[in-house]
Amino acid sequence: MTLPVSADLIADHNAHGAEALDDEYASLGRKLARSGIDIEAIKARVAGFSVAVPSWGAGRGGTRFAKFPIPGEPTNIHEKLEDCAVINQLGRKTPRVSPHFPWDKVSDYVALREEAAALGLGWDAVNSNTFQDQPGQAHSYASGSLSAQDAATRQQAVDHNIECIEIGVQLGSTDLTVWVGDGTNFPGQQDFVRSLDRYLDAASQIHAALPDDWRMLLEHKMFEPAFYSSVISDWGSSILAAQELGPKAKCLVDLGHHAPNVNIEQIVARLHRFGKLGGFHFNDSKYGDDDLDSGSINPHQLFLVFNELIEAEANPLEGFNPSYMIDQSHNVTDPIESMLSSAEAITQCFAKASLVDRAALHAAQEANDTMMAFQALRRAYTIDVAPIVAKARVEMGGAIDPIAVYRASQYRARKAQERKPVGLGAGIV
Ligand SMILES: [Mn+2]
Repeated sequence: MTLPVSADLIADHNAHGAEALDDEYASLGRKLARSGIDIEAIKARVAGFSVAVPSWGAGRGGTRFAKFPIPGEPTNIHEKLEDCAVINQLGRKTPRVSPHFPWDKVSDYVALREEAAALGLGWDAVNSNTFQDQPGQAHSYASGSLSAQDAATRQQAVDHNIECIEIGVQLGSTDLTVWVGDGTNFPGQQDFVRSLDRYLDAASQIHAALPDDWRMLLEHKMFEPAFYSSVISDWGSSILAAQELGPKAKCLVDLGHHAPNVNIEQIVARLHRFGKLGGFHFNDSKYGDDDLDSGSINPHQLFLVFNELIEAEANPLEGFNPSYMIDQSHNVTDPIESMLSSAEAITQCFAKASLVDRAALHAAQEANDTMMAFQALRRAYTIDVAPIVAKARVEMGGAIDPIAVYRASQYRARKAQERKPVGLGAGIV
């Protein structure tokens, strides 16, 4: 395996920071031991945690107004894989890449799978795209895809999703994520019931094409690109559709795809209760579907989401195997740095939620002791778990400070010499 960043550079850097990290880790270990928590057990949990990165996240994102590319940005799946390998090599939390078709199309997927493996990467959920037209496409998605009025357009969208499954089988993936932009911009434009019926009929054909060990993850989104109504607009529509489609259909929660102030952690618990929690897209937001970096605006909400996930893990019901992915638009930062920072934020919230004294929490809930129930969460949230996450990362071969090593590596500057410029263009990722 040939990884993009020099192992010597990582080792030199870690040698400088090792003494401080060991000191902080030991101190935190003593603190946790006083609460009966074994820091080594928490570190082992952290080591086993991972989150996928999206192939498209390796490029700079943009808005519908503009995109501002940076030199050295990847322009194809091969270059994106290389950047994802940097993220995983330094951070050790992102060993899988989630591809998007047709953006990541190649002629040989067996070779692509081997190319990723040589970089230490596997494949996560395959993402279909029926929210934009491709050159030479027979039918336009301008008026919808899986819910389109026109049967031939719906069939084209179904066929594309089935092609994505076939590609995913070659890559070793077991999930298909389906998000459609279908919806309306005017009252009366489409009938709410009939458009959902069309979606369900088309989606059931995709569901029927799934191999036995596959899942179909339905991603809902309240608005955009449709601004009056969306066909799968909220978790209610999503779970109803998933229940109607069958056992392989699950719901995917993108943290930015809800109405403002919605209690997302409660949605997590609801979906789990009915065996329909399929996965997550992590990001953060201030106003809407902002796709800001995970934990940058509301890290407490991210912690509360993980608190529910760990409750769900302890009470697996019909199994607990959610797919975790970062889904952000890196409009003003180097995408590698953003994903390193985000993976760290996500892992820290996982670690903090793992520290919650669940017996104390449940006892307080049973006794209607509101303050002590809240304090059980607060005690875990206020612990600085950075030494645990860093120690786990270093033991797996990563860097104590991934962004510092990334900058020292001059990776982006080298790629700026090798890669062709992206050029100006449309903003949407
Ligand atoms: Mn998403």
